[in-house]
Amino acid sequence: MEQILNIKAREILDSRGFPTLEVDMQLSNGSFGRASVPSGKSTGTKEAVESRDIHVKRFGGKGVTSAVGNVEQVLFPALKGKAFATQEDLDQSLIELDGTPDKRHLGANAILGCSLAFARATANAKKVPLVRHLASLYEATDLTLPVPMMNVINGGKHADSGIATQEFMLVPHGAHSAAEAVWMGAETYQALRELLKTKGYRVSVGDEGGFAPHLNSTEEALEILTSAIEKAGYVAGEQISLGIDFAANDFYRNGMYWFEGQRWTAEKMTDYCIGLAKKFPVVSIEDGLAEDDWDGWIYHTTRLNDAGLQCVGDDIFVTNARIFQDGIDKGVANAILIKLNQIGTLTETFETMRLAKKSGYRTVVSHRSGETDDAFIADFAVATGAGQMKAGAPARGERAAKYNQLIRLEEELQSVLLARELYARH
Ligand code: 2PG
Ligand code: MG
Repeated sequence: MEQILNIKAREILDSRGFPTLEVDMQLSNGSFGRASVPSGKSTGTKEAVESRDIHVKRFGGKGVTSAVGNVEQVLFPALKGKAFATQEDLDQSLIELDGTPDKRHLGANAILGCSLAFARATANAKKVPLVRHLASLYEATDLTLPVPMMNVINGGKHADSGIATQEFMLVPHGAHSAAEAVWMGAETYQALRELLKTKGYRVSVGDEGGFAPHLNSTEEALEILTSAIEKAGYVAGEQISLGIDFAANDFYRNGMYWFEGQRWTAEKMTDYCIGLAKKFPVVSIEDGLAEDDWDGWIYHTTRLNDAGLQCVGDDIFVTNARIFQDGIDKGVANAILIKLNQIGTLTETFETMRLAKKSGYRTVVSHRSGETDDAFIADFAVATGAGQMKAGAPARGERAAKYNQLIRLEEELQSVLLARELYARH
């Protein structure tokens, strides 16, 4: 059992040009682990709380020197010289040192940075690849390569495109390998660029690397995407389908959905979602309703289930096993988005994954809109057999880093297959 010898933290840039936290950890045998922490923009209100320099002018209060201080001056002195037999033991200590239910005392970024750096350092100490180490921690029986969900048109809070819908994703489930899925998505992304240009739209991009054209509506985006799939030489709905993240929190006010000039109830919003899936090859709908609208969600889930659609809960569950259990009991959603920094430790994220598996929910491992080049989620998605991973467009360094890691893992693991059977009915 190795002791913790040193922990160092620093501010690094995230993909939006804001500071974020990176943590280095060294164990007594010299093994080293480094991890950085992403950051969301359209966040759920019950997410674990990041430590940011909110009272400081620099970066408009977005600096993370407070988190750096918490790692180096609070967590390190408490962990120094200690040997943790398991990841769970380390994570439990981090949780106790923080002492709040949402990690607001030391910051979920400070805690997650240490949690993930420890996982990498331990993998190195054992001389096994990260993916194998994570699989053994998770006690995984079925490693799979996730079907990528690639966000190629950005709206909502992630772009100034004026589109209320936040994400339009390509789901290349007809691929026979992860690498093929990545190439199918990337070819379609390039076809989409040409198509948008031909139609006179701008091809500048949003936070997640997807295009941010000033389209008139969600329907128009889906129409263009369907054409782009065909232009790239694929059969829409058979080889590549579409996923949507409405991030509906953003347009929910006073119990109503203020969407594209309309003022809708949860029922009307649900009708609209079902209508889109009838007209376009849409297979997955995330956050079609807001996190506070639980009654709406129960209705929404029943309707999406009947329509054979994947119904993903993100802001409503925030990767929190306790909230998720409540959702399972009430029949909310049939899939969950998994973001490590929404809950703040690796162990708690595993717990939420296990709960999803046990309860028959599908899982989508996800990046954040503010990312780094750390590709931890790719190893995590493979190790847990998540089935799906969304990491933005197949472009921009921080997004490509995750898809490229899938390509490498596929090569290294050889007999592990793409989880395409998830979409077998299409
Ligand atoms: C989402 C995420 C990631 P953010 O809503 O699913 O795409 O966005 O990181 O801004 O919360
Ligand atoms: Mg979301």
